[in-house]
Amino acid sequence: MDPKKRSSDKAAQEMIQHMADSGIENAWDRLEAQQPQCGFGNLGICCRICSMGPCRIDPFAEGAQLGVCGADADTIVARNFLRAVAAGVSAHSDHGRTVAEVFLAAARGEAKDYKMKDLTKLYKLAEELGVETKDRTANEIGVDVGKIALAEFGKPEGTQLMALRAPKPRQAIWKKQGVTPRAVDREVTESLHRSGMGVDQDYKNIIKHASRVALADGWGGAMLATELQDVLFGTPYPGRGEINMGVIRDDAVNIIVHGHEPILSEMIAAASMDEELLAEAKKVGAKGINVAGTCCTANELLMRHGIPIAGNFLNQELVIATGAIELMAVDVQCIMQGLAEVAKCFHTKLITTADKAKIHGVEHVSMDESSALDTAKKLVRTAIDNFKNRGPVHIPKEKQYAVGGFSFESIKYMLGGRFRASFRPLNDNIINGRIRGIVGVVGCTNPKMTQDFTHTTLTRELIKRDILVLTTGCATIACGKQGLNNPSVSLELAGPGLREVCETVGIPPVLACGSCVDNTRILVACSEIVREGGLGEDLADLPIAGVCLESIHEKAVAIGQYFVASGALVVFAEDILQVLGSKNVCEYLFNGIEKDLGGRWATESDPYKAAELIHKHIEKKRDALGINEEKERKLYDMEERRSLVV
Ligand code: XCC
Ligand code: SF4
Repeated sequence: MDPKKRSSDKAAQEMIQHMADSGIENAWDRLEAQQPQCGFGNLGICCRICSMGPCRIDPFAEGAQLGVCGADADTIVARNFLRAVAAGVSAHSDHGRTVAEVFLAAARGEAKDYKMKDLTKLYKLAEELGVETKDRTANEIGVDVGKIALAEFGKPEGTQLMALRAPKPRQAIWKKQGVTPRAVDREVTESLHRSGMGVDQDYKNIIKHASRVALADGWGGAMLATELQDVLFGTPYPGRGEINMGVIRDDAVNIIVHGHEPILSEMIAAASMDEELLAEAKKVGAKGINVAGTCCTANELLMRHGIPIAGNFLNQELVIATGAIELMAVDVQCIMQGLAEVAKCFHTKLITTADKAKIHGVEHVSMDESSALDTAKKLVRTAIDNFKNRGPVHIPKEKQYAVGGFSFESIKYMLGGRFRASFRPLNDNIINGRIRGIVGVVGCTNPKMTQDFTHTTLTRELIKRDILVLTTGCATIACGKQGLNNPSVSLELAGPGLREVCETVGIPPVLACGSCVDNTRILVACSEIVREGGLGEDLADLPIAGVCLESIHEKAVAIGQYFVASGALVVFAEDILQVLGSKNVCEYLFNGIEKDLGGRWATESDPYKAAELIHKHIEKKRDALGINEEKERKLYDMEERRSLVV
């Protein structure tokens, strides 16, 4: 066990060692116990969707090449891929639906603790959705917007309204290919139907539906989640926060919110500022109530309130092992069951709050929107009461400043100012070559890889090449932990062109755009870049790419597929995609699909090679746009770059 192999984050290394010394298991240990993992599964060639199986295809062509029903490797791999995408879509979109329900309840006055905060965004959304705004109250408008949004998940006919935000030529491609997304529920249901035994057995047709269901997420469920959260909790604007386990305080009551839906974390954040509760915390000898987040809910809180982030996916168990956490409240997605065992070793109270996500043996407090703040206060009080039970603590010092809060609106505002908010300066700087292109670095952390290493190395390599990086999800936190969201650290690492633009505008070269549902902010931004003009007619013309070299969840595959279906190059680490067991599926995903949809997949696990691959792709797109200058491009090293700066 070498902590440095397990994580590139110093605080995590310290806690991994500490857990090993204390004899407490974590995900890395459990991964070791799982070795060797199933090679068939890794290649995507095992099928257990009917009870004639489970079947598996021999990858060396010596054993069985067909399942009992006759399905070949292409069908099996494609079906598994579609099921992964559909599962990912269902996660984001169920999150989106919950937000829509709370939004509607808030507008109706049935969820008294939630109030619409960003009315400007409400009016814009209303206009977009054709809701009358004249002489109506915000709540009346909100009710109509909420109803329309909620219907998007299950409406019996028509296609996703958010898809109308895409450039017209993109919409035409979707129409021609027959992948314009209908209701989210319908696309997910159809995915399960088509991938069941004896239904769709043409791998290209199966992957086509993977595009359609993924688009229902990116230009549907997840986009609505972001939009409605912004209206309800406020659209993020840049602000400073702190990231890493050093944000845990030894003198305060520490509460960790972990999961995805800001419905819970917003209320706990509010409750932690309650005067009465603060007084109670003082009474038990604490100097305050410290709320910090892990995983995507952490991104939501940092983006909107500057609330600190304790870590990303693989930090969740480590955080508890500090012994300083009075309470961890979790909702949905990416919650390891292993938390329950770790929490048992300390005084930490682990509490589940979403009725659809309980853990056996763990206390459950149901979070109901009609009494959300009261429930949150109850949780905070539980944490305060638990402070006295704290034993010895071990808190790493490591933390970094980070600037978060780069929503679509705030980027537009930063670039152009309130009165002429516009993407023009960005387009101009891409055209003149100071910025070569834009890349979304997204994804999770995974114990199979050295935590955070690929995200951060790749990000450094990209900004060095004058490529603007937008991050979401746990990749954001990875970058944040290593200072990349801190302009004073990351500007030094950026190429001269990118650096100049970022300094002029006052933004870091790595923009933290939020949680995983907020990948849709990137889609909206790219559509705006097309609309602004000078960089082609369609998303597929843009010098952009998406990349995810470390991830765990099916959600990441769904995100990848909606970026591909939106016209982008998407690079994943090989192991994550689990499609290598079919040559035909690979050939289609890595090449053929580009003819149909303009985007394609690529696999590369090495961050340096991935940066090279992406850079080449971006330059190719620039060539095609005719915006590449004649003079030879040059990669500056540190010394040369310093000499450029006066
Ligand atoms: Fe989960 Fe969202 Fe992945 Fe992190 S990035 S491990 S999905 S928390 Ni979304
Ligand atoms: Fe086997 Fe076919 Fe059933 Fe899959 S669907 S388990 S390949 S028989």
